[in-house]
Amino acid sequence: MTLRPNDLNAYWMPFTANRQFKANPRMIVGADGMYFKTSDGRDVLDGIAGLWCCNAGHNRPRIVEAISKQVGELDYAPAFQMGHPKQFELASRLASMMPGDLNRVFFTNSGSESVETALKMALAYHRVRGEGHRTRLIGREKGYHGVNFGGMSVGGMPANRKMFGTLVAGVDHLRHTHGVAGNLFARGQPENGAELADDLERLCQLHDPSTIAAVIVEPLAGSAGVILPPKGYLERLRKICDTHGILLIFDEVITGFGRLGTPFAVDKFGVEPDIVTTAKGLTNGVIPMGAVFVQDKIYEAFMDGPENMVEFFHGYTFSGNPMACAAALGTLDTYQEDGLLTRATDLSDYWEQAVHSLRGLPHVIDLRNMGFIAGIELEPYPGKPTKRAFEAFLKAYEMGLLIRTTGDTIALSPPLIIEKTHIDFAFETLATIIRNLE
Ligand code: PXG
Repeated sequence: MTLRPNDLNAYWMPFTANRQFKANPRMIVGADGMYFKTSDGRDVLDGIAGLWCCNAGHNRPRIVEAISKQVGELDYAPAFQMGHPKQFELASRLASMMPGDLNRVFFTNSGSESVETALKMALAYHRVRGEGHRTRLIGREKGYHGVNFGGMSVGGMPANRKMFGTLVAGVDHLRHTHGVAGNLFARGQPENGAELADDLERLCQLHDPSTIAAVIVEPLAGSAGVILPPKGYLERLRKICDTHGILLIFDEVITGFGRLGTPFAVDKFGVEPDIVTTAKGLTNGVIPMGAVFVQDKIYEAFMDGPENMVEFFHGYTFSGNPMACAAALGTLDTYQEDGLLTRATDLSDYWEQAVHSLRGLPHVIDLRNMGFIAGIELEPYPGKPTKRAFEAFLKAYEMGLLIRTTGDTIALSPPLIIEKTHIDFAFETLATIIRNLE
């Protein structure tokens, strides 16, 4: 193979239609504030914070400075049996941001790894307490918990699962909460469907609660197309878990760090799970990093055996990596100085009005919103699911707006620095596009 710098063949792109992309590539070469710069010299409004991760927008000075300084000071430190100060500083700072007993923090490098870590913690926690019979993991239909084996197994997106064999054994799923009668065009949390949480009771009866280790859900499901929890649903899940000694895990990989107008979904919904998984916005997407928060009781349960023994046989070469810690600290400074973690609450009325201004346009069959998230569900093109939304994606990119689509739902999740003028541009552009869709 001859090497050419602009050869697109070698790179196998993730979650991408490779042949379609390579026939007509969309290349990003720069980013600043709310905008990406494309290789053909255009500014494109970032309507999705990269991939739900650049919550403070792009090229933020505090983060750039923190990373630049760190690389010359300490580029890497061994993650096992050694430490460096920023890991401890970051963990303490994160713990202080999280309500309740969620005071212990384990570092990973992605949302997928945070999920694997949380599931392993749940299994091991029961075992160290003498309840090793709790081996079952429960996810939810339409859930997305990354692409590694545990997360894929508790996840509920058929296309992400079907190619990969039998997955992890002993997993079951709650029913999803999408499309509940009476919830169409709800503004914020929908009224109907809290009783879907009782599906956990059904699984408890089927398997016996003593076999179940943990339930994992996204408080608000992003990837499956912005599915909000019905009022009372998460509270009910918490109650059932408590009744049966089951751990509740919230996957906050996209809801964490201000997406819903509060620091975490835990704050927004007032329900405290036993474990919270995060990533993405932790470092503003600049350097890969994830963090798993656990209640004190979980950490303490492990601190029981001989003191010279490793308590939890898990971790990554890059857990608490100095560069990632520096990026995260610079990110938290930025969030704090600019008041970003509650900004979606300040602008929530404006955002909600803008989302629901699309009601009545052709093909729009539902609109969903919370914080700085919008789900715009389009009626699928007859016989060709996903076609209509993907056309909208291509058209939007052409018109200077980056959106995401999943199935026939358009998702928006902009950087939290978004201004009203950007919101106006985004929804006016979308309205024009939707009016002209086939
Ligand atoms: N959990 C949740 C809830 C997620 O949304 C992951 C885990 C996995 O994170 P990593 O860092 O391993 O990718 C995610 C990731 C989209 C989209 O547009 C969503 C994600 C990633 C890429 C695109 O819906 N979520």
